[in-house]
Parts: sequence; C-alpha cells; structure tokens
Amino acid sequence: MILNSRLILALDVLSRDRALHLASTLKDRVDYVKVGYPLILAAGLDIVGEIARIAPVIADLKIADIPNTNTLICEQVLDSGAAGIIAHAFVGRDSLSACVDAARECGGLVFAVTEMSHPGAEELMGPAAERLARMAADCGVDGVVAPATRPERIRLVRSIVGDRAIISPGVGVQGGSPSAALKAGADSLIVGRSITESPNPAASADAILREIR
Ligand code: BMP
Repeated sequence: MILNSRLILALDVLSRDRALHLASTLKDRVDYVKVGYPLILAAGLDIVGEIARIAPVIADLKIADIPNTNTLICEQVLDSGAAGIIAHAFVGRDSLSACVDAARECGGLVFAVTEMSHPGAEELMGPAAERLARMAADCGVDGVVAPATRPERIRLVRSIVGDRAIISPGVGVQGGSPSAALKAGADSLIVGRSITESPNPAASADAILREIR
C-alpha cells in the first residue's frame, strides 16, 4: 500500500465532472481515491478507470455476498482499474477469502471492514470486531477499515492485525480527530466531506495534512 500523505480521499460526489475535477485537484495530496456506490451508481463503473488514470483507486463496494458472487464483483472492479477493494469481514472466512484470491489474481489490495465508524456499528459490529479483525488477518487481507471515531478501537485492532494497514474513516464531519486516529495506530485517514464539500477542497486537504504532519 502507498503511504505518503496518509490521506485517502472519499469521493462521494454524484457528478462525473466534479469527481474528475476533484481527483485532478487533489491527486498530489492523497495516496488513493476511494470510490463507492454513490459515484459508481451515478456515473457508471467506467468512472473507476477514469479516476484510476489520475490517482490509484480503492473501490469501496463493501462486498458482502457468497464467495462466488464476491469473486465476480471483485473481478469486475479490479478489471475496471481499481488498485484495491473493500469487503465486509462479517460475511465469513470463505467469502472474504474469495475476495483475497480474486485480488491476488489481479495484483490488487484487499481491505476488510471490521467495525464501522457510525454510532449504529456499536450494536452488532462492535462486539464482533476483534473476531472479525483476527479472521481478516488470517485470510491474508492487506489491511482493515477501523473507526477514527473510536481511536481506542483502532488501538485494539492494531494489536490484532500486526503490521497490516489500518485505514480509518470518520474524521471531520463524523467527529473523529485526524491526529488521534493516527496516534492510536491508523496508517491512513479516509476523508470525504470535510474536503469535497469545502469551498476550497485543496486548502481543506492541506489543513488536514498540516495537522497530521
Ligand atoms: P466522510 O469523511 O464524508 O464522513 O466520509 C467517510 C467515507 O468513509 C464515506 O465514503 C463512508 O462511506 C466511508 N466509511 C465510513 O464513513 N465509515 C466506515 O466505517 C466505513 C466507511 O467506508
């Protein structure tokens, strides 16, 4: 995984032109651009390849299906130019392993979600997060997604996944602190609206970069 700026841009915008403009403006400030359902549904899967020509893309489809379907989904997004994919761990070892196998075939990265950043994740995912992190590490993922809104959970996940990457959403609009998340053990921050909805996205990205340096 590339770890230069330690920033991943969450590009949850609905216009192809806006997405390409933001990716071009911010490409030197971020290591990856994370593209998910909002943009892919609005602009089509080709947007992955278009953005991948500007910056490496992590396709965040939070893949969560049976192994065969997971394999088919992974192949589609990796063939379209994504450098990495995000899958859910809760679906089980066989489903997650299917994503890892598909990614290895294409030379892509796999990140598994162990616990999400929103309050509702504390209901079911929180209590299972340690087991999910252990299982994700056993499956050979490149990294996990852990919540910047709960730095103590990042610390716990770090103790389980060793030197695998931890990428953390939830800073800014969701209330998490960039420096606290990194201090707790995150390798990289996933940031969306604090940058994309700013009147000056480049300046907002620079402010976060200054805070974490
Ligand atoms: P924002 O900085 O605008 O809150 O965006 C965070 C991004 O990270 C969104 O794309 C969201 O879907 C994603 N995300 C998250 O917020 N929490 C998680 O636990 C997992 C995510 O992928």
